[in-house]
Amino acid sequence: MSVKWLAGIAVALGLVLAGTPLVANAGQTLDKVKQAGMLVCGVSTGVAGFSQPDNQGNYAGLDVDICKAVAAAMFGDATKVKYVPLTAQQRFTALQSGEVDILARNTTWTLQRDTDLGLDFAPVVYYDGQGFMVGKKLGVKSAKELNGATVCVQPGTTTELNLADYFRANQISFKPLVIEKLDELVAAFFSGRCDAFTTDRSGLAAIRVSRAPNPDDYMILPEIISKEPLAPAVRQGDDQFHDVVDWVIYALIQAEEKGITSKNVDDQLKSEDPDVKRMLGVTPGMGKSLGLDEKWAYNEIKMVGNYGEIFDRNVGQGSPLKLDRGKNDLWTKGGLMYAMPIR
Ligand SMILES: N[C@@H](CCC(=O)N[C@@H](CS)C(=O)NCC(=O)O)C(=O)O
Repeated sequence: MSVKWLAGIAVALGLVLAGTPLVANAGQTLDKVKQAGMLVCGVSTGVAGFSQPDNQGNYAGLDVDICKAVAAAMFGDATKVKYVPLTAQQRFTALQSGEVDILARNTTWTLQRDTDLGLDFAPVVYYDGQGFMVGKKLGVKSAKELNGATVCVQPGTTTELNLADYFRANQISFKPLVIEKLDELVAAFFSGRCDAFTTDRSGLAAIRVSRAPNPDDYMILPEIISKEPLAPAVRQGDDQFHDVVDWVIYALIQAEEKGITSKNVDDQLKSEDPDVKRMLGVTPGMGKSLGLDEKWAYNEIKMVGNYGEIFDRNVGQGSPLKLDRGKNDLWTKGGLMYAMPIR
C-alpha cells in the first residue's frame, strides 16, 4: 500500500473519529443501571433548590428529585442514587465517558449539545431564561445600563455565549470575569470584583437567597436575554433508557394534572379513571412497555411526589426561593408543562 493511500486512510479515520461523539456504553445504560441497582446521576456542585448537599452530604433539590424519581420508578427505591457533583465544564465529558448515567443539572437543551456532543434530552423540567443580578448600590435598573461593567460568568455554559451576544447586539461593552468553580465565582461577585453576575434566573435567585451576605442588598434586573429550557440529558443512542427518563418525567406532570399526590396515591389506586388506572399499574401494560415494574409511576409519585409538589418544596412557595410557577405551570393553567399520553 502506498504512502499516499495510508495517509488517505489516516485522514478518513481521523474524520470519522472527529465526527463521532465520544460516547461510551451508548444503548446499554438501562441494563447497566438495572444490574448495578443504582443510578449514577450528575448534578451541579451546589445550587440551592436544584441540587445541594446538606452537611451530611444528602442531596436535595428539583434536579435531585428527577434522579430520585427515575430510581423510584426503576428500583422502587428513591435512595438508590449516587450523586456526582459536576461543574458546568465537566458535565458533558462525564456523561459522554460513562462516568454518569444521566445529567440532571440545570442544563439547557441546545442544538449543538443534542448533536455534536452526542447527547439526547428528556422533557424540560424547568423553563428558564438568563438574567443579571447586581448590587442595589450600583444604581442600575436595566441590563442596558451595564456598559463597561465587569460581569461574573461560569465557563462552558450557554450563559457565557448569550452574554457576548447580548452586549454586542446592544452595542455596549463588558469585561467578563470567568471562573469555573461556582463557589469561587460567587465569592468574587459578593466581594465586589464584578458589577454583575449572570446565569439562569433561577440560579440567580438561588445565589441571592442562599449565598448573599444580605439578600436585600441585591436585585435581579428585569431583562430575560435568552431561552434556557433546562432538561435532563442522556447519551445519544441510549434509546431505552431515554424512554424511561422521558416517561418518568411525563408521569410526574400527568400526576399533577390528575391531582395524584404523594399523600393520596394509595387512595388513587381505587380510582375508576382509566388514565389513572393505567398510569398507576392497576391496569397493567405501561410498566412492561418500559421494561419496568407496573408500579413504576406509583413508586415515583409515592416516594417523590408529582411535579407540582417537587416544584413547590424545592423552588416554589414552600421553599426559600419562592419562584412563581410561571411557564412551569401545567398547560391547563397557562404554562408549558404538558405530558404525552400514558397509554
Ligand atoms: N443553563 C446553563 C447554565 C448552567 C450552569 O452551569 N449554571 C451554573 C450557574 S447557576 C451552575 O449551575 N453552576 C453550578 C456548578 O458549577 O456546580 C447551561 O446549561 O449552560
